Amino acid sequence: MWLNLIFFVPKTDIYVSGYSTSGVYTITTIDGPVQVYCEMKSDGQDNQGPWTVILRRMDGEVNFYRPWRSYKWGFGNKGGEHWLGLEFVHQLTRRYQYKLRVDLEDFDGNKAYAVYKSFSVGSESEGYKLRVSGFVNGGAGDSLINHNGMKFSTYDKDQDNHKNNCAKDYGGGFWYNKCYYTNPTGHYLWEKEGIVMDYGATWYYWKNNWNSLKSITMKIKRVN
Ligand SMILES: [Ca+2]
Repeated sequence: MWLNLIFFVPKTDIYVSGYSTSGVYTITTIDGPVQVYCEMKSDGQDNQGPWTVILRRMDGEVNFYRPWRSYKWGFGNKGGEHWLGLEFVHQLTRRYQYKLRVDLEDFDGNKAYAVYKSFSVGSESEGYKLRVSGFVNGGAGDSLINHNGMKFSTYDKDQDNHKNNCAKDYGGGFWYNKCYYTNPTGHYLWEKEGIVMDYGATWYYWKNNWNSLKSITMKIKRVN
């Protein structure tokens, strides 16, 4: 995969040959070793890898109701559900253009995706502000544009546009606005319990806010 942490290797990218399958890779950063899940899928439809996964929900094994420091540095199991960490994503996207792809799947096996041709996360002093543009519809609709320009919020750091605390009210950490059109870090709900208004892990323009999804992956790739 492309070792994306360019800021630690200022002169050039490093391509590590032989990394051709999806999996967890360890990269070295100034903060120590960081594991990333690298997805090598190449099934067409704007899905050519390698992708660096920044969020994965798939089975409810990991609690996403976490404080600021967890969302800053990441948590979970890189081989399963996890959040890579805002600081790393900021460092990845601060120098070069990245694109974002969001893959969604419901409990009936239906799939959809959304691509944003430009994606970046600001510094911590900017509140890890989200910037997305260049939406490409893979059937999912554009639920993220509502969050463009928003700072990140957790239950212990409310930077949203609502008078209440969105992270606390909806159980995750996200670039909440007032509050959301997607809440990928919301409560994980299994199929039978997955139809609860404003509670689950959702993407409004695909399945509204009362159908919690089976899996959600957010992944980024450098645009050459
Ligand atoms: Ca608020």
